[in-house]
Amino acid sequence: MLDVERLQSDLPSHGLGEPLHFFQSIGSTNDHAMSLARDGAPHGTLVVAEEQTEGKGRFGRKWFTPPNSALAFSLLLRPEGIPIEAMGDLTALGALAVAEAIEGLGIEGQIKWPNDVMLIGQKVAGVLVEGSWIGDQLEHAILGIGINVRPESVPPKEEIDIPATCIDTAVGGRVDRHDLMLKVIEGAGKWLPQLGSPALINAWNQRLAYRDQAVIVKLSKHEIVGKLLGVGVGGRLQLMLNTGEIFEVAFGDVHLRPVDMKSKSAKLV
Ligand code: BT5
Repeated sequence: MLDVERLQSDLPSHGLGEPLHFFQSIGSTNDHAMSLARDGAPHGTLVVAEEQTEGKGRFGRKWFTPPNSALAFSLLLRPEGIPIEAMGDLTALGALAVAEAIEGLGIEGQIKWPNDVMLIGQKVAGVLVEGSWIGDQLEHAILGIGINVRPESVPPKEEIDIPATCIDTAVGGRVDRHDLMLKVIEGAGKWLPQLGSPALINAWNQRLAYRDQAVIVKLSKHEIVGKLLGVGVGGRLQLMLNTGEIFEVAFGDVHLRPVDMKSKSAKLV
């Protein structure tokens, strides 16, 4: 069980994590943070739950958070004047904070564009950013992070579309969920003032999964095969097509998979 008093005494970090709203079970920490935001809750508000019954992925997908085995939390951010283009960077900021926290445990995490954190090709964490806008200005954003920590947090294979793992399995031990969450929040706070900066894009690129490899990007109506060059300004994914042309993919509902180079036709692996 997470120790709420311990969390309260160690937070805020870089202005994030206070006030803390803790739930043994909740529908979705993102939904709760969004409703707190509408009621005027301050920047840095943190919603943590030991279990989510309606945990959300992107585009209406589900995120599984069984009790006492994962980390599921949402931060309410009220950044001044963040342009719409920086929304993609906010997702990266979350994934980067998770990847760096994992590195602190001696294991190497990779970021699968745009929002997955992977360990040896298996998904260990996901990030969901939801925003509320007034015109083209961001009023508030909810940065939701889900991390599989114990083996019980890993969903059954038939429930998920890419293989999943958890931190304990990768580390070969039992990590302290409290310390891990603090590290992620600290990392998010550290990167927040650098949203949209070349430093953030560089750190993202250094951990980018499938870099320099052939990938398939499934867009809503068609697929594109190309070499993944990296992430550019605005968090756009850059691919080199076999014509030599550079193709940029903006943030959206995109499925990214490596190409199995051994097969003649492009095949999802
Ligand atoms: C994500 O979406 O990966 C974003 C997940 C964000 C979860 C956090 S938890 C705290 C906060 N509150 C919420 O309600 N949500 C956020 P997406 O890229 O769309 O991936 C969703 C897909 O990941 C699903 O369709 C499954 O295939 C797979 N999946 C679901 N639960 C998983 C888990 N625990 N581990 C690995 N894969 C999972």
